[in-house]
Formats: sequence, structure tokens, C-alpha cells
Amino acid sequence: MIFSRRQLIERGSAALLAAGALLKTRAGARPLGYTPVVTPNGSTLPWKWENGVKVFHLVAEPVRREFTPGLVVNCWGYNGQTPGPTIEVVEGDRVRILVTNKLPEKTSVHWHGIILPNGMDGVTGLTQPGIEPGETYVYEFTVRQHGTMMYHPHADEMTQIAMGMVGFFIIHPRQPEVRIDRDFCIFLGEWRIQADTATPVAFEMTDFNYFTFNSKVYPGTDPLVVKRGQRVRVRLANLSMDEHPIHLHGHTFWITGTPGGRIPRSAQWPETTVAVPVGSTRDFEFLADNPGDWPLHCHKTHHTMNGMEHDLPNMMGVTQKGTKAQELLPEIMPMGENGMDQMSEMQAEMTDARGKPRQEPDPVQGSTMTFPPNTVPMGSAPGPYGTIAMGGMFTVVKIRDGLTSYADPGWYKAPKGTVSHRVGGAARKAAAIYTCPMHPEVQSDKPGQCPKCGMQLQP
Ligand SMILES: [Cu+2]
Repeated sequence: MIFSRRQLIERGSAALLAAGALLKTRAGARPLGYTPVVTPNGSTLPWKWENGVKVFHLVAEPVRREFTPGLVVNCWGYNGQTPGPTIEVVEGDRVRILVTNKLPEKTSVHWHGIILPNGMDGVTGLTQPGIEPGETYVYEFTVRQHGTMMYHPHADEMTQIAMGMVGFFIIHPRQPEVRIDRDFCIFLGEWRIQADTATPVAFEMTDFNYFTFNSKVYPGTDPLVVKRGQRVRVRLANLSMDEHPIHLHGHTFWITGTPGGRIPRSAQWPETTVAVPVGSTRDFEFLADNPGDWPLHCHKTHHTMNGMEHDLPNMMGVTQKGTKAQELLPEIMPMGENGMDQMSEMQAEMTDARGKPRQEPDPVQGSTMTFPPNTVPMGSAPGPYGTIAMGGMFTVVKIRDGLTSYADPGWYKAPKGTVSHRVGGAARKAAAIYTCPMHPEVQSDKPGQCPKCGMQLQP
């Protein structure tokens, strides 16, 4: 029997189908040829081969996302997540992406940064009709470039992006220039969520109060766990309303990529902070040769705080007892008299060991202070040396010797003699007056608890 070339190919694929379940469900069944990207607090979208095409399925839908223990937010996203799962392909791949709309309004998906036929660009009204609730549309194109791209709706953009509808579209080069051991991607986001509510104010333009890495705020953000000596890439994407300068401690990195692809080596530059412009992505790479717990965070200081309100009087250096604010809002503490530290220490007392805010009184600690529902501290995470007064866009890159897994290894144990420590006398405490942060009229010359609310008195 003689087969034509075409028949052979068809027979070949039929034979493959028999054993096909494996290939279809496990995309990793053939060698990937790249280090898969890790999406902290997220995942990668599975795909299946169909006659040489990588087929993906995105479902646009409402999503409930716990930004950190104690704060659950009504978002919109894809496949139960915000950001949507990361799409990961290789330069030259033919991709088909089915998009099903389970939102209450029409949507579309724009493949941000990708060069494709005009009709696949996903702009509602311009290049296609909107995908109505209940409908499924198909996008298909061949990727002819590499880089860190994004996907997002081009339909009611203000609402849908503000509600969390963003995702990474990573295209690996066919022939990588460097070998990367750990490749992370982090989507930057900002939200306005009023105290005691769970739905973001989608029309907020400037005054955001939660700033997220992959729709999580610290301490809810996963650490980036790395073995000493590994080459690390971090890909950052920004579809928020502000630029975010993301800073890494303990290392110099090189800015190596944009949605336009890899920056030629001669044009890469060393940095410690990378400004990620709105509507773009930035990749940076470094050699993880310095073990420790190294912060990776936005350097806009308000972007590492949770639930901050700004429409308040300046209380810095002001005795709060007897002020109008105290009179009008007896339960609200606008800001510590000596800075915010007082506030984080106070809020730390109101959280459990995991940094989760207490919504019930704590009889053990004797405190009756609790957080309003669905509200978290501005920054009061438990750290190895006390309270870490950070929230928002903050995580820790944990670089270690001798790791056998990428599970959180706990806090860094610094070698003896390498930690900053006190020299000279003890802290000023002699003439301290102890007051209740919530009831400044309560004053004592020794530590204790406020008879009104049970809070620990502060010096
Ligand atoms: Cu920022």
C-alpha cells in the first residue's frame, strides 16, 4: 500500500491520538527548551496541541481574591484568577486562544505588544465586535517575536482593567541568548477599596489605597525563593494609573527587556531600581550571589502601605489630645504624633502571628481593639526582628545556599557578627509618659493597658 505524504501525516497524527490523552493534558510531555516562568501567587495557563497549534482557553469572569489574610476583594479576572494565568509560548508558535465571556458586560482581549493581523488585535468596535456575555470568540496568530507581553480587555477598559483583568503573555526566544535559572513575572496593580467594603472603586483616578504584586499585598505576596548562584530574571508589567519604580536590595541588576524584546547587550544598563511605565513591561536580570532576605518593592513610599487614607489633617508633631479630629472621630487615629511607627506597632498588636488582622477581641492579650471587617493593617507584618511596617507592593527575595526545594525557607539566619546591633546606651526610656494611642487623655508614668479599650499603653 502506498500512502501520500499528506496521508502519512494524517495517519501519524491519528496514531498519536491513541496515546494522545497524555500529550493533550500534559503540555510538558515534550521538552520545553526554556525555563518556565514562575508567576508568584498565580499560575501558568495549560494548553494542548491541536495539529501543530497551541490551544489555550481563557474565561473572563468575576473572581474573589484574597489580597492578604483579612482582605477579600471582588475582582474580575480570567480562569478564577487575577492576574489571569500566564500564557507562555515560544517564538514561531502558532497559537489559538478561545475566550469565553462570563462577565455581566461585553469584553474582548487585546494581545499587548504582539505583532499580529489587525483583526486579531482585540479592540472592541474597531477590529471586532465585543464578546457578549455567554459568547466564545477565537483568536489565532503566529508569534514572530519574543519578549514580555501582556493581555487585557479593550472593552470598558477603565472598569475591566481596574477590576483586575490583566495577564502576562510571555514569548521565549527560539534561541535564547542567556540561560536563566529562575524566571519570575509580577503584574503591578493599584486599587481603591474603601474600608469595610470588598468591591474596588473602578472609576478612581488618583487616590488608590492598595498596591499589588500579582493582585496581592504584603504579607500576602509569595517570596521569590532562589538558590545562591542562580541567574534570575524578574519581569514586571504595569497597566495601573501610575508608574512604579521597583527596587531590589543587595544586588545590581541589568535592565534587559521590554515588550519589544531583549535589549541588545550594548544597550543594557546596570541599575537597582527600574521604573515600569504604564502600558509597558520591563525585564531585569541579576546573579543571585548575595545570600539573605532582600526586599523587592515599589519605591513610592505610599505604595508599600495598605488601606491608607489621605484626606486627613497633618498630625505630625501635634498633640492629638483635645484636637478636632479626636473629638469628631474618637475611634480613628489619623497618624502618630511622632510618625507612623507608633501606628504600625499598635496595629501589630491587633494582628495574629501570620499578620492577619483580628476582627474579634483577644482575651489572651486583654485587648478589645479590632479591625473593621475586610480591612488590614497599613503595614504590620511579623518579621524576625520585630514588626515589618510594610504592606502593598513588597515581597522578599530569599537567596540561600543548600536549598532542596523552592518552598519558603523561613527567615534568613545571618552569620554571627554580620547583623547591625546597638552600641552604647539603651534607648531613651527614663522620662517616658505612657498613653493610649486611641485615648490620649489616658496617661501613666508606667507601662500598662488602657482602662477604656485594653490597648497596650505606648511610651
Ligand atoms: Cu508604586
